[in-house]
Amino acid sequence: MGYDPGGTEVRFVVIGAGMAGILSAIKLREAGFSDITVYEKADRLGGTWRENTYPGISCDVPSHLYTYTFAPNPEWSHTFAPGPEILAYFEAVARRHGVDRLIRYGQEVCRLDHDGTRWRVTTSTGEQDAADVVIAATGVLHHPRYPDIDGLDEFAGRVFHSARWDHSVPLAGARLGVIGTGSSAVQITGAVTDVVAEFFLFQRTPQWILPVDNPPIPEADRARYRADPSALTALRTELNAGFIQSFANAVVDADSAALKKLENAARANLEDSVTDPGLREKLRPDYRAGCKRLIISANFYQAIQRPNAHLITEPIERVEPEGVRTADGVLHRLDVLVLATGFQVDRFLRPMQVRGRAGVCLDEMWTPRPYAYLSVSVPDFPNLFMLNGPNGPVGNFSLIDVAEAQFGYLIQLIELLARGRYSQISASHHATSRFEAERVEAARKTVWVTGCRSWYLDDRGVPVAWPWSFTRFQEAMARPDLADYELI
Ligand code: N01
Repeated sequence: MGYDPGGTEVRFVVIGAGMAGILSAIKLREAGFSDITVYEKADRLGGTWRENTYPGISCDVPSHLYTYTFAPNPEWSHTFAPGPEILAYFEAVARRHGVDRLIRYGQEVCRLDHDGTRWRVTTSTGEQDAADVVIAATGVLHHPRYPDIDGLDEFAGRVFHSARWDHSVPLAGARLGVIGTGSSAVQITGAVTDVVAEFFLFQRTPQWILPVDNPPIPEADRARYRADPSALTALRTELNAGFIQSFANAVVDADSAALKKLENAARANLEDSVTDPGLREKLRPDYRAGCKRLIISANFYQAIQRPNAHLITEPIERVEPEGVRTADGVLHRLDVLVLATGFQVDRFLRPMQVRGRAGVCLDEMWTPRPYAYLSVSVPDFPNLFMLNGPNGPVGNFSLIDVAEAQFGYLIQLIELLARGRYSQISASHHATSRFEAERVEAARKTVWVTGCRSWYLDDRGVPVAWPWSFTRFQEAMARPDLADYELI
């Protein structure tokens, strides 16, 4: 693979300098392309690891697996390293590969218009650019979802979303409330209960939680990984196999033995960790483990059992200047309120205005919901390729592996453009409809539809995720089937 000097020079615009955007820039350069600009709206790279800085943040994929295959990291401090370390990793990799120099910071792409030949790119500062190929690496869990709760604006204390943590607000001695019980809230709970004076967790739905051990990785192990990179590769392979077998493939088959095992482990964790029967029942979900994204935590149950921690299960009635009032009439007085209420997961690319062939509008096409062929390409939007796009394997795999596999697929299409075989490539309408119908059908077998509310479900209750095994995903990503594309 590589850029054929006799072919056509290709100009690339990559949108977003998070994990997938950095990956794209590195891989494009490796393939011999040099005319690349990465547009980043913020003043720093790192995507979700730049945005999310709440106390206790880490990744629920083991760090040695949540690394690029081409950039193993012997220095991870823990099996599940903290967020700032992950951010530093992406910054170091971008620097080492020289792609940090390709990034234009403070430039939010707000328009993409296909002029029949190329993409016209407009940023929020009014700058114009043009590209033959646009790679959208804009992330999935990106736009915070704010709850619609009466009186939220009237709160007299400090209020912010978990993905917009305000570090100027002191926690020591504060009465802190957290709304939500997703991965973010669980990690925050584990990190702050021994810092604040009183802690209130407003739970609408309890979660199944798997226990994990997260001790520091001893220096001796790190030295071994430094000295012998093959040991690191072997570790990654082993972690990957375990992750796929015990988790990724389990959740797409609601009847699988692997899923039963996970359910038993989560149930045993609740029984073994929570001593007070009343609290235990409040924390017990009434849906199957894995229906919502399974949460792993080394310290949530301990934290919520501290004397200063209060699990509030009464529905929230309204927010008042002094705190949160629940349906039983109780006012929970607070100084700080954190909204760990998740993300708007259907906002791919948007609010960007994207107009494809003959002015077709992506926002209209994606109303009521986004879709894409294999989650990488959309009909009538030629040479606009997505990493971690709509309905991809968001819920059950490491997103780095997903992005690497998708890029390996896309570069094969890009090579066809570079060699001048075609000038415009986009999925056909027919293939996209077929894929979407198959995906919706397969989703019926997943644990995600067994009776819970979660961000995996769209407005129809259909999971917005790849509903098959990881092997099937790898097979799909191995080679594009050009019969499924409109090639000009
Ligand atoms: O968000 P969520 P998140 N009143 O959507 C509740 C990844 N991630 O930021 O369950 C009261 O999961 C809502 O309640 P309910 C990971 O993929 C990974 O925690 O809908 N409550 C729910 O409890 C994760 O899945 C890591 O009834 C309201 C919570 O808010 C994804 O990000 C760390 C409410 C939202 O949970 C999102 O996680 C963090 C209301 N009006 C995130 N509205 C790791 O790698 C919402 N809720 C570990």
